[in-house]
Amino acid sequence: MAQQADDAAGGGSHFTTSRRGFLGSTGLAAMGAVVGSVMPLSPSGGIPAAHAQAAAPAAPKGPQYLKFPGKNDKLVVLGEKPLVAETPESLLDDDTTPIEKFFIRNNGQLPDETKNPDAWKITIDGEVDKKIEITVGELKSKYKAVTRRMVLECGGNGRAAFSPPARGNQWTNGGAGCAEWTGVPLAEVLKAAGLKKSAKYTAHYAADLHLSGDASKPTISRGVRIEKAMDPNTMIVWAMNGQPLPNIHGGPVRLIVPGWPGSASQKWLTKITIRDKEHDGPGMTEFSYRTAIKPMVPGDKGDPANFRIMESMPVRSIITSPANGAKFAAGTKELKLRGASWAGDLAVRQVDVSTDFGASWQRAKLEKPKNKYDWQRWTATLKLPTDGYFEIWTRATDSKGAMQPHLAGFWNPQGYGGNAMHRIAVLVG
Ligand SMILES: Nc1nc2c(c(=O)[nH]1)N[C@H]1C(S)=C(S)[C@@H](COP(=O)(O)O)O[C@H]1N2
Ligand SMILES: [Mo]
Repeated sequence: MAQQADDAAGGGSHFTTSRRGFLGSTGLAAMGAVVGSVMPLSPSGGIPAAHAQAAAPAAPKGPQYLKFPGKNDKLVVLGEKPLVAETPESLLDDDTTPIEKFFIRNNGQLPDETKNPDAWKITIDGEVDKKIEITVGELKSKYKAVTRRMVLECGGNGRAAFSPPARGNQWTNGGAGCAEWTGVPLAEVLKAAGLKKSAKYTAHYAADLHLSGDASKPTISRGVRIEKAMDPNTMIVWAMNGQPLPNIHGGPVRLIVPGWPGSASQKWLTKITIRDKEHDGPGMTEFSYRTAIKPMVPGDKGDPANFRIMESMPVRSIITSPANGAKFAAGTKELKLRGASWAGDLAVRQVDVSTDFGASWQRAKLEKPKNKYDWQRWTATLKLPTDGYFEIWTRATDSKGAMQPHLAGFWNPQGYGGNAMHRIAVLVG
């Protein structure tokens, strides 16, 4: 335990000394072909203003690009303290999201990188027959490692489309990525500890330091229903895309709770306490990761009693190529599109694209996922009738028939569940 406490204690200074460097150039020259401001999407005329991603609060300054070791310099900084950065949709064009392009979401201060990953200890206690303390080294040697490609998505993904604006990081669609995670199913370890009949919920703890620097407060401590914890896809992982899990993504060890808000996927995992009721740590109560039971008036204060925990994330599709604002030669008659789609605990049944503001739709070719919780890549070839300005819209439908709406609906104070159709603007000629 001492080793972890040291790691956490060192975190503050590390973060403070280097945080000045997180922001890259914000100059216009650095914007290159990125385009919101160059070619704005139709703001009105029947198109909900909430749709206009170019009008997100950060837009007037232009995007602020991340400068962080090992990270792509086109990631967009949404917050510096804590450090939060999203991946523009066009950077999610790989089947497996490379680590350098993977979004970053912290709630507190980064712990220093541990020098001895295999000695890192995880405790399982609470409503179990036998408390377990296991090191990462023992996890690797005692259990059979599995690798699965799965989407990790922030619970607030899509929040920027809410109107009026909702509280929190203004994610467009880039609070998501799909990586190969290697580790062991959490269920294996919980079985070894033996769940008591009273086991209802998990509570996750970690080594990152609270933003205030107060070591007695957990930064964020969420949990899930025991059924989700026992799902074989919920994993304790130590590798990402075949590499040791980087510190910025929770290395040496984290949880991956696929399909549910990313906040349940505790980074720098130190302890899981099994509880006999819904967990109430930071990030579990009031409006955090909760949506309204009875729909509320947009912008109202909201009554916490009318809110429930969000579990499966909603269906979403994005266009990953071309990029928003792409320009094509005059006379271009055909456009090849690529994209991704995913749907929380469900599969994606269908993806459609439109070039006429949704008046007509064309079915995209949808790939199968590698395994459950993988995203589904899709392609489409569009015919363009003339030169000119076009918007391309995409919408996905999940396996239960729910389709992405035109706008982020069911407003809630912290902006969860926003899964408006994605759209890009292109110019031909
Ligand atoms: N210990 C710890 N775990 C955490 C967080 C955090 O701040 N501290 N943030 C959570 C949130 S809100 C998200 S969306 C994911 C982001 O993971 P990433 O930074 O690897 O993309 O980590 C989750 N796990
Ligand atoms: Mo998140």
